[in-house]
Amino acid sequence: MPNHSALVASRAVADALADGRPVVALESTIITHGMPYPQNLQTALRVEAIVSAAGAVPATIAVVDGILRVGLEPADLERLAGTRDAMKLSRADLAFAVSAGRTGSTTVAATMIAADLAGIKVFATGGIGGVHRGAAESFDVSADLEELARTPVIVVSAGAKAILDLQKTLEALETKGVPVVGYGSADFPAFWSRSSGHAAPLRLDNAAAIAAFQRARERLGIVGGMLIGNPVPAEFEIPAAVIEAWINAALSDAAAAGILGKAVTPFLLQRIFELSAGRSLDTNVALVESNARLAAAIARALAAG
Ligand code: PSU
Ligand code: MN
Repeated sequence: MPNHSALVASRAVADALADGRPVVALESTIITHGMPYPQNLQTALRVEAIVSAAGAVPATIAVVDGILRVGLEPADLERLAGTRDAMKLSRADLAFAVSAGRTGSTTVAATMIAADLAGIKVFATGGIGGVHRGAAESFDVSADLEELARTPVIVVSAGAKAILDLQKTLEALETKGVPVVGYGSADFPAFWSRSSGHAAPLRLDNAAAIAAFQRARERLGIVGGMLIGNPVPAEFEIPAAVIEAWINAALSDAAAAGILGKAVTPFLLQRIFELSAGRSLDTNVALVESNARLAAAIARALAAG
């Protein structure tokens, strides 16, 4: 049962959910911590337009002045995109922001929690967090993985970000019982590149098949989310060898600067943006747009169900 008292849905989102029409959740950490201004705002607005054009209602999620909002207005997006001190919220601190009246963006984990509360079953992002390189020493494993294990939302991504240890990320997902599905691909994608060099454990080629898979899990009483890996469109891909050099440089900069915890992923994305002279951002925008399109198709297939 959706827990409406915990959140405030926009009129468009509330109406769509009440009518059983397709809705796609969108995260906001990509806006506050994933992309520079003004590209973050332009992308957020464009992704919403793509979801609408594809026949679903977009629901960007964030905590604004202590209110968990599901579905933001353009003015809210503008404010969030220009804010420098927004918190980056995950399972551990989503409720903190609510109780303390703070403003914060939601990561994949926190967006899944809010989407599930609202009754939204599909969510489009860029790339999920995962097991960081060197995790055996640092213990840095994103809370996104645990959330996928417990919260029943389909997360459409371009894989996990290549700054991570993707083999260990796949192992962790397998242990937690999270299905990882390559969309139209036998390979697990690596965010900026179409293949990570690792096989996707499962493969499906259309939205209806993904919807049917999640319905079958529900019937079997298997709780939890599903990760869809949708490779970035080929014309925007950065070859693995090219991006790897920038990733390695960014990782050594992060180590030298002593970056830890929540700051790691935003720092690396920003450094790779600088090192690539903006090319990494063009790819990031293209893959988020592509994921939004696929998520809308899955939401439509679920609603038609
Ligand atoms: N995808 C992007 N850019 C981002 C993120 C994902 O294209 O900034 C964010 C997501 O919100 C994801 C978070 O949940 O990075 C992971 O952060 P961490 O590694 O600290 O868990
Ligand atoms: Mn982390």
